[in-house]
Amino acid sequence: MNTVVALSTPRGRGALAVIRLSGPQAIAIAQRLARLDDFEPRRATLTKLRSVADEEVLDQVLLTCFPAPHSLTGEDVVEISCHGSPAIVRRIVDATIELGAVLAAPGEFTLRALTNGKIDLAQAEAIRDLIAAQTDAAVKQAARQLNGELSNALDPFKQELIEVIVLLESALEFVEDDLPEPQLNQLEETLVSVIGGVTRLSQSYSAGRLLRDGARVAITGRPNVGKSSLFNSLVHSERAIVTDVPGTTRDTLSELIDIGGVPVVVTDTAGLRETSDNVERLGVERTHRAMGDADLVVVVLDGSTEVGPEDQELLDRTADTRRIVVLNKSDLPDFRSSSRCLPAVGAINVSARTGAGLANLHSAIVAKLNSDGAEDGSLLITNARHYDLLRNAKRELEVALECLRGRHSEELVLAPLHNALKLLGQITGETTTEDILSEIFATFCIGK
Ligand SMILES: Nc1nc2c(ncn2[C@@H]2O[C@H](COP(=O)(O)OP(=O)(O)OP(=O)(O)O)[C@@H](O)[C@H]2O)c(=O)[nH]1
Ligand SMILES: [Mg+2]
Repeated sequence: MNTVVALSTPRGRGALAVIRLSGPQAIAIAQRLARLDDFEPRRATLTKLRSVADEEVLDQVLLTCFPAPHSLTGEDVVEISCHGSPAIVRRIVDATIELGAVLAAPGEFTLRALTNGKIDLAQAEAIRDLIAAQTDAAVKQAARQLNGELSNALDPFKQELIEVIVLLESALEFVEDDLPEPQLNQLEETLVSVIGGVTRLSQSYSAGRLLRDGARVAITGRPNVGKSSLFNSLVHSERAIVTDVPGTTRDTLSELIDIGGVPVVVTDTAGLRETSDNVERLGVERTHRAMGDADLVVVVLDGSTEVGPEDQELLDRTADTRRIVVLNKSDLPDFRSSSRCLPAVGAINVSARTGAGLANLHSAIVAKLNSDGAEDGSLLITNARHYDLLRNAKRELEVALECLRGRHSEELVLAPLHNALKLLGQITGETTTEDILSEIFATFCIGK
């Protein structure tokens, strides 16, 4: 096994940078650079690093050794906190390479931790998600998975499946001993309960995916209804130009915000209308594209004017999409609330100017995005790979249950059960091939 090195903090200038070494040579390399014979394990040592060729000081650093196996990767690990200059980092990394270290591949530290049994695959993926998390809620979910909650949630299912498999296998072995009817009923019940558990877990993906990847929300409507004003209120900044001239917004404009823990990219768009203005027409085309890409469309109407044919057309066109209808300008005396002018639509009354009703809009956005989501505080599936595996496992389990109910031969029940167990094992990495591993780790950043 070689010794790898990488910068573990972001590239660029900062007060500090952390360089990590892992592998059998890690401590020897650190000793050579620091000209020290030994380091106290897990204690920071203030020392100067010098280049090997001459005595030139590379930097004064804090160096911490974590001898195997009590380290992040399970190998000897050295962490060097140096001054955060790209030039210093380069010099130190080069010096370790001169002494035999090689640059780490993306996710290599985590991969080594996995190989040495320090974490399972779901936890390795949680590390990546934790680093990529954009909101508090996403951090919490990733941290739960890093704690092994997903693996813990799967364990009882796997245990129950193994028990069912053992019983069926033994019946298969002793041909005369068909399993008695009550026992077969018991096995059916167990399978039904495992299928229920796997289904619940896989259904949490729609909420989990939103937490991890975020949602796209497009604000649309005819010109001058207050889309840009609403956009500015949502993003808490005067990001978009607001005027009383219809057709002010030409280009789409997007900002990332946190709504109820969900990272949401909100997009302000050009008002929808027929126009001969070339620039505006291009803007309207972009509006249509943004609407097509959105997970949720917010249709804004001006509640101080009549619902016009353009509004009606937009309402009709979005009737089958995930949408929220908003009646804006509730502060104006002419405002007619949604219960009066759009009772069937269930629109939300807001005023982008005074902020009235915006809290309702926030809740409505979260509720719509989460419409098939899980209860608060539960463990969520956030990873498409896990979701796929759970769904496939569920399918296999259903086949097994059907065969069992039809009292088919044990072999027919066992084959899908073994498949299901294998699929569940792939989530935590017990039964994962090299190819899958390298695909997963290619999505990590270097130094992790
Ligand atoms: N009284 C009142 N006026 C508002 C409200 N929201 C927007 N306006 C006004 O309505 C006008 C149009 O607002 P914008 O936010 O530019 O409207 P828009 O939908 O983005 O318009 P386009 O970009 O032209 O499509 C401006 O004069 C705003 O000040 C509101 O809640 N109350
Ligand atoms: Mg606008």
